Amino acid sequence: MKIGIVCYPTFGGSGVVATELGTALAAKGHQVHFISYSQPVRLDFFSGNLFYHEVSVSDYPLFDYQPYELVLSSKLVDVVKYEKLDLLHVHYAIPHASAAYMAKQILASQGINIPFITTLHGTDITLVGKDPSFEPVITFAINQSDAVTAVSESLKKDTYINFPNVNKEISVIPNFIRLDDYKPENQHCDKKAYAPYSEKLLIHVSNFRKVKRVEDVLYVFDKVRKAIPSKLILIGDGPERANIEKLCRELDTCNDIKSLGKIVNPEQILSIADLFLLTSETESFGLAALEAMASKVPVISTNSGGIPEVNINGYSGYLSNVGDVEEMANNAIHILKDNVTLSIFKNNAYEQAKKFDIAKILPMYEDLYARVLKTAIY
Ligand code: GMT
Repeated sequence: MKIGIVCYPTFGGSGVVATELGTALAAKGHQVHFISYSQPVRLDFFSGNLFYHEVSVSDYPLFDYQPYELVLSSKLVDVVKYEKLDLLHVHYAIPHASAAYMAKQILASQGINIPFITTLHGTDITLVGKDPSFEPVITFAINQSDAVTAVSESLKKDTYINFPNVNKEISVIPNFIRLDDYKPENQHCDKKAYAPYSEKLLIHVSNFRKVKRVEDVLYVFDKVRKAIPSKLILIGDGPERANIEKLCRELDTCNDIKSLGKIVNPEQILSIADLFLLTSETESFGLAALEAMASKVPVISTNSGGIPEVNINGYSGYLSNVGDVEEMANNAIHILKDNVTLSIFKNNAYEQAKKFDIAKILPMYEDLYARVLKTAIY
């Protein structure tokens, strides 16, 4: 199959999922064309089956806001036509689904049929998408998609609640990891560099947006380190960075926290961690938590959105209400208090991660593609 994948190229989960999916499809012999405004961060190798097409928006003094969606639509028309694609798979509804719809209509006027699949990832539905100014366009683009997927049951439910006029069947295809990437023999990070006195190592990975409630990570850590010698590693960057630095000074925890910024492949650092903290207000899935579990790292998380579909309370970690830092800290201390308990949770986390191995999820996307190609109506 010749597949066009549209995604955000940044560190966000949707871009990571799209890139890993495309790479795996290419490895299975499909031809995959990535279309984005810059090279996706995880697209760090090329094979004969992988292609990248850049969408470049030119600056013009008249534009206060550059018309990215239109340029993307034009690029899609061009790539579909000249690369003879069979289908488009767009990740994140805004503005990718409506751009794909526009491209599909333009191509139809030229006698070319192209179905498009929209994968909903989370904030396109739960935060940004909820903004009433987007509602009619998102509803229309979802309804016009040839197929729609959501990364969790929770996100599927939220879509129907937040967009009551959506009448399209949504299939749930969960996010995935490539378990092979997490094999211990491939990891070379030295724990002593971060925990020189065998302290326990806690870790948080996110894009430091408000929705992640990174301040709660610090409150939890502050309580844990008072009970158990521990260190915290922060991975990622984003708008809350300055507030977090301020809070770490107020709590006087800075000496025990190391910020490593944006890391393309977090599995190296995850391999030396003992516990992952995910304190988000809402999370459609929580790919970062799954990546931690694939590294045998148990997860202390909130119970919001799709997280309970990934992290199992009392098995791979614990879940608490949003903001309940007291309970999260107590649960963290329970897991870390002795090595026997920690090792049970570590193994459970890995067992849970196995359910989301790409070998199980990829066929779901391939089946969907085949179904869409058979049934698309033009
Ligand atoms: O908000 C983010 O963390 C980025 C965002 C994205 O789309 O890039 O992540 C969403 O999609 C991920 C991949 O499907 C999910 O694992 C995240 O849970 C989801 N984020 C939220 O719902 C807040």
